[in-house]
Amino acid sequence: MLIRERRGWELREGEATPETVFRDRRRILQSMGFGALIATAGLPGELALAAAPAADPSAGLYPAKRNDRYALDRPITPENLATTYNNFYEFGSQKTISDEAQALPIRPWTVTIDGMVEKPFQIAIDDLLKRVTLEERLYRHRCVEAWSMAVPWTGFPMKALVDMAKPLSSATYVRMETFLDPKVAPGEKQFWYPWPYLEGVTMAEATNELAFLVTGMYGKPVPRQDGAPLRLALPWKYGFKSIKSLVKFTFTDKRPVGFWQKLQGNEYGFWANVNPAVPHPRWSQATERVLGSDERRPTLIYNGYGEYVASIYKDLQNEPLFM
Ligand SMILES: Nc1nc2c(c(=O)[nH]1)N[C@H]1C(S)=C(S)[C@@H](COP(=O)(O)O)O[C@H]1N2
Ligand SMILES: [Mo]
Repeated sequence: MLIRERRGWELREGEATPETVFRDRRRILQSMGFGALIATAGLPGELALAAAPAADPSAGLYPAKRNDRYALDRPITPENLATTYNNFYEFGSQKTISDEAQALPIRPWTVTIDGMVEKPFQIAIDDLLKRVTLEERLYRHRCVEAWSMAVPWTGFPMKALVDMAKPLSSATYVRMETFLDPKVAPGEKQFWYPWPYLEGVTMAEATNELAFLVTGMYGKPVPRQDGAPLRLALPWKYGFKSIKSLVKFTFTDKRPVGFWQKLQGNEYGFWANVNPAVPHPRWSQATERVLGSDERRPTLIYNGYGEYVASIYKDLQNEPLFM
């Protein structure tokens, strides 16, 4: 593969992030029985930092008012499950990456908006948060692997970001990128994956009322493992379209090729709308395992959101809409 990745051993020591260093020191001290000391004693410099990580500056924005327009047909997934059973390949290909993901520094965090827009710009996440109105929505989430959850996300409509970006009328797609920092995300050292994680949607999808940019979950800031500080939720599509820890939105007239499509184009495509009648090449999509229960439920077309989104696709029946 023609991608040049920096290997772990090529990193200069000074580039190791303070966060990981502090975390590791805290672990060592805790394993030595100094946990209580760290928590209570006035320690100098970096050790004091380890004891009291900076509070999330956006914590006061939560919980936000729930928008009752989006109702569930099932119970909310228990928080401890939704925040410990994850797909976030930057931190490993197994589901148990929530501890590893704590190494992700989420402040400062800059979002770039560029491509076919009136004027490209960058905005710090806390400034972006000041320019939007947060609301809570209960959404179903259906992974292409045939498990599902139901989550109270907090965030704002993606349309608000599109309006802020002022795209040119020639822009037909939004291409989105996750952070790239192999120093904190060891998965990004695995050269066989096409990093950074990338996804794309059409303008009609981006401005559909369901497309939701998530900053919170369960009435609190979204945890790192679930895509802090900014991720997408596209509840009518397979979960891999809901890209995490976003740093860039590029408006373009070229259809983006997503991370999974690039990796395995015969199994994962651009549209990836949920459809129980169209099996994945290697398994059925007819039912889903509901996280936190023994239940297998029938999967619904567009994950049950057809009334909101089916019209986007009515003239596209020759496209592979369901992969
Ligand atoms: N950057 C990034 N975004 C990602 C993924 C990933 O590996 N990396 N996994 C996707 C997949 S396959 C799913 S199912 C959801 C999982 O979100 P969760 O861990 O919050 O349940 O995130 C999606 N977004
Ligand atoms: Mo997924």
